[in-house]
Amino acid sequence: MRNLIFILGDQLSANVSSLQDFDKNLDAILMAEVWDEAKYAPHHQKKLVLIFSAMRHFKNYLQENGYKIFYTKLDDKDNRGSFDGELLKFYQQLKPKKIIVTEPSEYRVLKLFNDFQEKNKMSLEIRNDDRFICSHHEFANFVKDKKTLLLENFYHQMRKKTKILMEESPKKPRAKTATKQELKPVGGKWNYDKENRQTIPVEIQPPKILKLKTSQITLEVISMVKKNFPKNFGEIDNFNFATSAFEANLHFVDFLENRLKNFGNYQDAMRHDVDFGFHSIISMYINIGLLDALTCAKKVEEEYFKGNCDLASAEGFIRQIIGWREYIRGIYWHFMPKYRELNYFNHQRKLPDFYWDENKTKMNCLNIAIKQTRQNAYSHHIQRLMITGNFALLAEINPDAIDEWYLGVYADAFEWVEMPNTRGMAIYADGGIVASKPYCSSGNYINKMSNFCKNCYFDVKKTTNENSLVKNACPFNFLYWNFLIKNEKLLKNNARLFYPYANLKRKSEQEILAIKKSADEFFNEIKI
Ligand code: FAD
Ligand code: DLZ
Ligand code: SF4
Repeated sequence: MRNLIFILGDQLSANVSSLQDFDKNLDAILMAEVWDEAKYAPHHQKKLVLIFSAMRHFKNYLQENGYKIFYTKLDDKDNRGSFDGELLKFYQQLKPKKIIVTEPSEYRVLKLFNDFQEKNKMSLEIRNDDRFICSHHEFANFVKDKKTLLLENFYHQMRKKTKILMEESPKKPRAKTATKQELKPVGGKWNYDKENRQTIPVEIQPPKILKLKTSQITLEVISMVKKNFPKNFGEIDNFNFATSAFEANLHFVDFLENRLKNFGNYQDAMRHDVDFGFHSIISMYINIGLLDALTCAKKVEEEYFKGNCDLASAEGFIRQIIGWREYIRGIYWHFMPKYRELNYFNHQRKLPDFYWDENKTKMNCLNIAIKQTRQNAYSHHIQRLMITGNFALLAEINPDAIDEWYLGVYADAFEWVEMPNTRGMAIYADGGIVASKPYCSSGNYINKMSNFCKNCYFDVKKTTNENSLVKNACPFNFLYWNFLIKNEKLLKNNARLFYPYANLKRKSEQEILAIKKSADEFFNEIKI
């Protein structure tokens, strides 16, 4: 045998770089379901079904298309339980001249392959993952000489590179040579974020997500997961994720036809009876290779040019894909392995039990966000950032515990994308690499963007529990001020926090004491 290609569970695409020069007469593929990957994070049951079922569907697709493939199932008797164990077993059995793998998306797995090669002295080629638009080298150049790594600057670079939503404009006449063309953003503005902040009115019910028939493979995987991971977090019933590239494309088309036109308006909105809103619900498919990120961005651009959505919706979506997604990946690889140690505020509290069981909290916003997460292995960006993330920041939870939760509970969670979003964007544990200020907010923001507060035990208008018989002040309120008070030294010079600190200055000594007391009592009550 010439080459043995090892394909990982998040590389499920026939265009992946490791397959690019595949010779059906000389080469073979290896895929392996392994216990180490199933257990390194507390994966949601639906996430496990998605990965294993998508791996099995991809194996069938490759076989049907004439690729020779070796596949280890999780409960195969001779499964060695790890990537290196399975790779060594097949290497010894098949004796290929070379092993080829596309660069793993996570640092720990790249290290595993490097250690494996070192130990076994074999020929192992690790290829760039060209599913991403920005290479490591290009990102390093972006970082060079910059004090702050603003997403906006990076995003402009990606727009120019991909030419998405860019148009030619005659250069302003300078001297006598006015013929040169330059690219400018369609519509004249780069970013329409300010138009993306409406709540969803009660009379508008977002369309249901496309329902596809569950395949026999998925039914078998559901039984396997039920049997082997009965205690893992999450509901397994009503599994409705796509498990092949074909199905993922149907889901994406469903988004283009039924939700894209409202994506922009309601991107940040939350409502108790709305699980998916007008979001695309495709992150899990892009992350595991069933959809291609750049193709999705271009399809949305096409919809805009066909007049099927407004510019704010198209630009908002495209910014998430070619801007945020690429930026987050760049941050991860540039700052790992140090990134996973960062804990700017030195927060050390444990994650409250209610993150694993929403019934243990009376805070309606957290109850709803965690319930939806448990049911769907999904919640949208603002819930992750401003509800579960914001609370974790204000409640001083240790970043490792927060990472563990986010890495487990979402179907799209892989460390490269989960960690900078969590440690960087949501809890500012990186001290400002990703975000220019902590995304901390009081209950006021949640009340503005959702209908959660109306039916909550807590009173969003109350700041502390001082002098009240019922201790029902919204915890987001006193925790927010408590956070600003405690971290004044670290944050007060941040220009973007000028107004919060100016407001804090106006609070009396007595109010400050009441805030601290309410926060301490709350921490005691939830035992963290
Ligand atoms: P849409 O809202 O429809 O957006 C379109 C696409 O843009 C997404 O599918 C995704 O591919 C991309 N995107 C949008 N925002 C981001 C972002 N900040 N980073 C990377 N890609 C982005 N995303 C993950 O894919 N995996 C994670 O583990 C993950 N963890 C997160 C943790 C926290 C604390 C926060 C605040 C965000 C996290 N995100 C993560 C980013 C974002 O929340 C999800 O990508 C998004 O909610 C997925 O839903 P969607 O496909 O409906 O996205
Ligand atoms: C998430 C996951 C799980 C649960 N199981 C497997 C598996 O058994 N085999 C596999 O190849 N991949 C799995 N994955 C995805 C990997 O964790 C992912 O490919 C690596 O984290 C990439 O670095
Ligand atoms: Fe959440 Fe506070 Fe509103 Fe209750 S009152 S839903 S705890 S923000």
